[in-house]
Formats: sequence, C-alpha cells, structure tokens
Amino acid sequence: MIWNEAKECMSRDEMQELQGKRLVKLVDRVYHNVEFYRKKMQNLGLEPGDINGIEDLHKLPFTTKNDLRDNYPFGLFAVPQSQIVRVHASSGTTGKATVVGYTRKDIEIWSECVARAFSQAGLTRDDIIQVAYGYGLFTGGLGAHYGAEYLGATVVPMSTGNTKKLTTMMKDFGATAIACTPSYLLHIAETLEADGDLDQIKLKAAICGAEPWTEQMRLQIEEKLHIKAYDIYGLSEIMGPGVACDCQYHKGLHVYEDHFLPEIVDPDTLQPMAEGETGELVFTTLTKEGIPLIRYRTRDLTSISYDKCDCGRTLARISRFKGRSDDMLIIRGVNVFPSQVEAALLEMGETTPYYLMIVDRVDNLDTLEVQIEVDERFFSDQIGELQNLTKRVAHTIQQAIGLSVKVKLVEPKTIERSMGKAVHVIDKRKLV
Ligand code: DLL
Repeated sequence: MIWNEAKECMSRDEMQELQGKRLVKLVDRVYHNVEFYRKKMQNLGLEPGDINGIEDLHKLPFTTKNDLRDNYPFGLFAVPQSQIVRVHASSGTTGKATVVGYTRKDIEIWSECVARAFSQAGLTRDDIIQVAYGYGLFTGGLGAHYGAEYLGATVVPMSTGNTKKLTTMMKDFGATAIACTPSYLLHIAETLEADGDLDQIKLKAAICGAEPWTEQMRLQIEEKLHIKAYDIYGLSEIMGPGVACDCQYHKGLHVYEDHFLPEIVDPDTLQPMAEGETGELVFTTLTKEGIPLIRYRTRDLTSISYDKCDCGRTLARISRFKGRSDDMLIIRGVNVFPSQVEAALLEMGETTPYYLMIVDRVDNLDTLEVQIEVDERFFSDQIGELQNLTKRVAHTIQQAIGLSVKVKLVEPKTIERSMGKAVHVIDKRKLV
C-alpha cells in the first residue's frame, strides 16, 4: 500500500516547512543550472539568498508554455543530457512541441505519485490494471504504466486504438481496473454493452483524466460499468498524470504538494487568490531534477482548499476543473491549439486564412472537422482538383496536430465573419 501518512497527513505547518526547504534548494539549483531562470531572477534583482521559504514564493517569476517552446528542445533542462533517461513532449501553441526530460530520480518520484493516486482509488498489488492511455511522447501511457508497476499491480499495456482487443482482454484477463480518458471509457462501456459483455467483466475501478469531464459523466460511467471512477490530473510540463487525484469521497483532487507546490492566481493580474476562489492553477515543482519549473502557469481554472478531507488526508485539494484561460482544446486526449491549424494553413499557402474547427462527440469519441474557405475556381469544373486539395489540406493539418481530421473546403464568404475576435472553434461536445 502506497498510502503514506507521513506525507499525506502532515499538519499545514509541517507541510509548509517541508515545501519551504525544498523551494530554497530548488531556487538555488535553477539559478546555477538554468540560464533562463538566472536571467529572469537577475532582471528582478533577485538572488537565491532572497528566497527563504514559501512566504517568498510571490517574489519569483512565472513560467509559461511559451517559455518551454522558446527554449526548445532542452534549453530549460537543469542537468546534463547524460542524466536524462527519458523525454516526453506535448503540443505547443504553434508548430513546436514542448519537451520535458526526466532523470532516473524524477521517474521514480513520478511513479510513486501515480501509485499514490492508484492507491487512493483502492488499488493494490492484487489488481490487474489495463493502461489504455496512449503510449509514446504523451505522458499518459508510460506514466500510468510505471505507477501501476510501482504499486506492484499487474499491468496490461493496452495503449489506445483497438477497443475490441481491449474488451476481449478485459474479460479474459479479469482486469480489475482501467486507466484511460473518461470519453474513451464511455466508448468502451458502449462496446461491452453492444456485445452483451457487461456482466462478463471484473472491473471495479477506473482512473480517468487527461481531459475535462463532469461529475455527471463520472456517475454515468459508474452506473454503466458498476465500478468506481476516479479523477486523475496532471500535465507533462509538471510531470504527467499523478500531480493530483481524488479519493473515495470525491470532494476535490488531492495535490501531491510535497512535490508540486500549488497556487491559484488571477489569470489577468497574476495576483494570488484566496482559498475557495476560482483562478488559474500555478505549480512549482519542488523536487524535479530534469526540468524543474518555477510558478508554471497551467492555464487550468480551479479553486483550492486546505481543510482536512474525510479520508484523513490533509493535502491541498483542487476542485474539478472549470475550463482554461487559453484556447487549448483537448480532442481525443490530444492537446490542440487553433493556432497550430492556422500556422499549417498559412505555411501551405493554398487556401484562404478563413477556417472553422468544429469539434463534436459521436459514440463518445471526439471528432474534428475543419472547414476552410478556398478560391471560387475550385467549385466550377475542377472537382478533381478540389478533392486533391482536400486530401493535401487534411494531411497537412494531421501532420501539424497529430490527429486525423475531416476537411471540408468551402466557397469564399461561407464562414461567418466576426465583428470582434474571430471565432475559430465551435465545440459541440456536451460533457454529459
Ligand atoms: O494530459 C497528463 C495526463 C495523462 C493526466 C493521463 C491525466 C491522465 P498533457 O497532455 O500535458 O498531460 O495535458 C495537460 O490536460 O493542463 C488539463 O487542461 C488537461 N487535464 C489533464 N487531466 C485532467 C483532468 C496530460 N483530470 C492538460 N481534468 C491539463 C480536466 C485535465 N483536465
């Protein structure tokens, strides 16, 4: 059992003392090893000696996703590349990915955090866990995998894509838990239902995250599959899955704040907000070696509370997410920025810059259609050319965002012009 009273039930004073000590060390480390932070601190007239505890956190500069992109690929790493044992990457706001690196110790702490999350979901070494997050540069698959192994459970590394095989193995292996996105789990549930297999499975828990979902959707999953579903949160820049997870009381997600120091700030003024108020979640990684980040702006909107949970944990709790303060979409678990589509179209130069992304959910799977205006001549007698261009555009967008898309080329002036900010996205998904 990974449940660790020493870490998860500390008094607030003890936790803050631990965080303060770790913060002091972290600031010293980044100042001496990461030019980006040294310069940022020097510009603010700060030296490591000015940071003596978490009461000094507000003096430190913020970090954004763009800072990672500007220092692509390894510019923010705080250790020589020889100490990095793995990299992961996620989408940036334009073409370049944001790359993160892990030392051996980072992987160990990450695995422990995910194991703590699984443990909160009641899982132990006796469980058989199917990991159905994508494996690869995305942190979901390997993150959940290492956490499940750390717990001592039996891991079935399914990844995504072959639902029939997944449901067959779920039955044959007697899987007791699954880790995947909530929308994919609903799709899996429907597949089981359609095949009349719902009573053939031994599933008891699901650990779902990587995309926004509602409490109603969690209850729907529980009811359909007769299981308990838990909400796991994380982001690649901070680590991956396992930054926070809810427990059996579902009263917010416990943040593993011995490693990730949370703050809530006003996304416009960047001023700290009071307990219970909704704002942007910001994290400082207290123990990361590979790519430690100071006051990283997640863009995720939530609130925080510090009172003790019914489960006994005293860890800070964040409420279910209320959206983002930027325009990032999460489609089939993949982070997509409209600006990526725009940049790809502009670079291609064969269409107009007028486009509209329509996101929907069909049979619990996200779909993306991109409508783009093209020159009138394609609609006269050049049907073949229109089809060829459609294929080329689809390929270009697919390469840019890493997701298959349906492209519909439309005549000039079809897409509604906006008086204010251009509307590039219609998100029809209803998070039931
Ligand atoms: O999605 C890591 C992850 C994998 C988390 C598997 C949970 C399970 P990124 O691809 O970097 O990392 O995307 C991070 O996804 O800033 C949120 O906007 C969103 N997100 C992640 N978990 C949740 C959740 C992974 N439980 C971005 N609820 C984050 C709502 C979530 N949004």
